[in-house]
Amino acid sequence: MTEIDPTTRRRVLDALREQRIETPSWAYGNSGTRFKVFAQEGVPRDPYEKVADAATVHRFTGVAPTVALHIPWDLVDDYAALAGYAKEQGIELGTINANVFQDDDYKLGSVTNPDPAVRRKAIGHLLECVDVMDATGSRDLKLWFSDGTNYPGQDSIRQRQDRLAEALRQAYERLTGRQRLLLEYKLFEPAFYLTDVPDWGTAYAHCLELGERAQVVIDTGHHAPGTNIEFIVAFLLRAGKLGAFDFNSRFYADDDLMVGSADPFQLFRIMHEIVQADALRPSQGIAFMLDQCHNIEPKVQAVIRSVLNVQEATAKALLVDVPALTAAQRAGDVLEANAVLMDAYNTDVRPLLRELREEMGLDPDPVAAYKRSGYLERVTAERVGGQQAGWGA
Ligand code: AOS
Ligand code: ZN
Ligand code: ZN
Repeated sequence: MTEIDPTTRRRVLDALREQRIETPSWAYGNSGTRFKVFAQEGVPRDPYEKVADAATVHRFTGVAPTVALHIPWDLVDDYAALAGYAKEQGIELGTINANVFQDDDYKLGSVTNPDPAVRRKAIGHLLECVDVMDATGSRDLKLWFSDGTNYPGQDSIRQRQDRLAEALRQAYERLTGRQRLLLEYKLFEPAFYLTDVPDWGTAYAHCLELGERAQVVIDTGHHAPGTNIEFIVAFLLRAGKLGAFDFNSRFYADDDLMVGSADPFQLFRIMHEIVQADALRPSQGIAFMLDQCHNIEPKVQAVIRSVLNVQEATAKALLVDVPALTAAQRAGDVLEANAVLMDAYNTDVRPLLRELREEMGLDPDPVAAYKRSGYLERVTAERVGGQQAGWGA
């Protein structure tokens, strides 16, 4: 692609202006691996300060107006008050993530635990998370279960599926209005022999059983190496069962690195499927979230970078010459079809994105503007003893 014609330019700018990317509260806290959590300066000490950081990302990017919470990492007495604070800061509270993986009781699983008392406790937490959603006005309950087994014979695979289905049903039945249940899958970890929701097929089957308001979350870091993630995207979109993304990048496992850093081409291919299915607009109901931890890099800046990476991949996907692609596909012209896609991918969209930000009244270079703003220096002076994100301790 040599030059972007004015009509395409307008169409792409309008679509990018409408795009929404949700950032995770835990990206702003200290995090690390099981080897070491590196403390950083200026890190939030409570959920309010995480909201302030998320609002800062939105202020400089213009497309990140919601922040996801993780309960109980983001425990407060009054969620309506936190939602009010978010509004004052110019953003809203988004997805509520349940946490049934950090309690001794869950050693053998949470909702799939062989002990009914532990299952009741885990289900109780899921229901509490819906109470939080009622208070915050959040639409989505996101469920990821660390449940699984380490050894063959440790527990009945089939009975664990029954227990999972029962817990999901109870959570689903608690939802009201426009609330949704989003089920996330992950190949392995922390269980190594068997995971109870290991793949999109399992998540899809459970969501199908539950009903319309149950949908699948694709975390880009949760697959075996070489998995064709865009196929999963296309399949779930066609089935009306794609609810959300947890974007991040991986080299080896669930690395939670910045989205678009390890394999920007994969991100483009995913966004291409989204654009082709006309599923980018927020009204289409797909939540584009980040699920990342910034262990060694400055956090707010890294989240800004991540939002820009998603925007860049989206801009390229929006530039695909669809009539030319369709013509080549119908003619069986393999090389031309591939060339059309690669032309879009190889376009430098940074000038277009600068233009977008100027139109939106933002600084064309959000990272530079953030660094100049003095925000990090200010919060470093104000916040002493920042909170750990809760992950990777
Ligand atoms: C865990 O691997 C999942 O990605 C979940 O989305 C989890 O809730 C999130 O990463 C926070 O730890
Ligand atoms: Zn995730
Ligand atoms: Zn993960």
